[in-house]
Amino acid sequence: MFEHVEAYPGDPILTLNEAFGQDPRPEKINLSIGIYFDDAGQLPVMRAVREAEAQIAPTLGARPYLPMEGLAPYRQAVQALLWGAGHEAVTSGRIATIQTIGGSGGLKVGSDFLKRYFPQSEVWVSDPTWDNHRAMFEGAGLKVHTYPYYDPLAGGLRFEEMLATFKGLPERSIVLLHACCHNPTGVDLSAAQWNALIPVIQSRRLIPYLDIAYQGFGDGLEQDAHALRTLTDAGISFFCANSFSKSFSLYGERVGGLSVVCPDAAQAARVLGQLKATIRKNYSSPPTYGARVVAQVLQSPELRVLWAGELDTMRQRIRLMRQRLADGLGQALPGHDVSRFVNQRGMFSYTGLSESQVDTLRHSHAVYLVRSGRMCVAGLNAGNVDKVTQSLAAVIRDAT
Ligand code: KET
Repeated sequence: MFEHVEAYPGDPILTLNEAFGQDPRPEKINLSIGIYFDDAGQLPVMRAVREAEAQIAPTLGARPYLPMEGLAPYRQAVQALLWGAGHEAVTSGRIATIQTIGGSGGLKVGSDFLKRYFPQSEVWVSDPTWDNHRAMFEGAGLKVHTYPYYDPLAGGLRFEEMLATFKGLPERSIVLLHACCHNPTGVDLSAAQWNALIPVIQSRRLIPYLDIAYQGFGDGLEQDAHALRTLTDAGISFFCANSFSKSFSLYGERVGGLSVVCPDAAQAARVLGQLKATIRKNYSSPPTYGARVVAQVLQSPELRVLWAGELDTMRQRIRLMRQRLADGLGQALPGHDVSRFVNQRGMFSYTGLSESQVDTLRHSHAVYLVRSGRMCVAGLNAGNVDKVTQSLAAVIRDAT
C-alpha cells in the first residue's frame, strides 16, 4: 500500500532538535531551535503564566468547543498587544483577528485564504528566511520566490536591492516580512527603511504578510510592534501572524493569531467570516487552554506588568550573552570582526559558519547550530558561553 511513500528527509530545525535529544554526550549544548532557555539552561515557566494558571484553574471546568475564530477575550488581547487598545484600526473594527494554532497555524490559515482570494498572486520571502515559510506557502499552493535581504559579507542588509526588487514585483504580489528579530539573520529594517518601503508597497499594491514571533525580544514590546503599526497608519492592508510560543514560553500550548488589517469594518467582517470558514475546513476550531492563560495575563494589569518585566529580563539576558560571546571571540581571534554578534536582534545570530564548520562544531564539540550557521543565542548561559566561545574560535581558526 505505501511502497510509494518516500522517507522523510527531516526538517532542518525540528529534526536536528530531535537528534540533539538523542545525543548521549553530557556536555552537549543546544543552540539550534528557537527556544529561550534561562541562565540555568532550563525552559522557564514564567511567573505571570503560573499565576494566571492558578487564577483560571477554578473556572476551567466544562470545556465546550470554542468558536471557529477562537476565544473573544484572547482575540481582543492580541489586537491590544500588537496595535495598542486605543489604535484607530482597533477601535474602528477594521482588523479581523483569529486565534490560531501557534504562529504557524496563523501563517497557514492566511496562506489558504490568500490562495483562494488572490489565486494569481505569488509570494516573495527574504533570502534567507525561516525554512518553514516557503514550505507553508507552497503547501497552500502558492509559488514562492526570494527577494535580496542579507549581505553575508558585511553582515547587514541589502536594502537597496530589496527595494529595487519590490519596485519590480507584479501588482498584488505577497511579500513576507519579519516584523522584528529576523529569523535567521537577526538583521532588521530600521524605522527609516520601513518608511522607504511604504510608498513602494502602495504603488505596487503589494500584499505584505508580516510574521511577528519574537515581539519583546528585539528592543521591547512597543518598539518591536513599530513595523506593523507604521504599515497600518499608512493605510496599507496586510496580514500579520503572531506567536506567543516564545514570549510566554508556551511552545507546546500552540498559542498564536492571525490578524488581517482591512480598509474598513465591513470588509474586516467579511474577511473574518472567510477565515472562520478556512478554519472550519482545516481543524474546525482552536484549543482552549493556552488562549485562556494568555488572555488572563494580558487582561490583568498586574499580570501584564509582571509578564512584561519577565520578558525584559529575557531580552537583557540575551543581550548579555551576545556581548560575552563577542568579547570572548574578540579575545580569542584578534582582528576578527565580531560586531555582528552584538548588532543582531532577537534570538538568533547568523554566524557565517559554513555547513562543514557547523558539522565540526556538532561532532567534535557537541555544540548544535542549524546548518545554515544560525545560532540560537537564547540557548547560551553563564555556564556554557565560554565553552561555546572556545569551540567557535577553534572552528573559525581551523578554517583560516
Ligand atoms: N515564525 C517564525 C519567524 C518563527 O521563527 C517560528 C518558530 C514560528 C513562526 C512558529 O511559531 P509557533 O508559534 O511555534 O508556531 N521558529 C522556531 C521553531 C520552529 O522552527 O518551529 C525556530 O526557528 O527555531
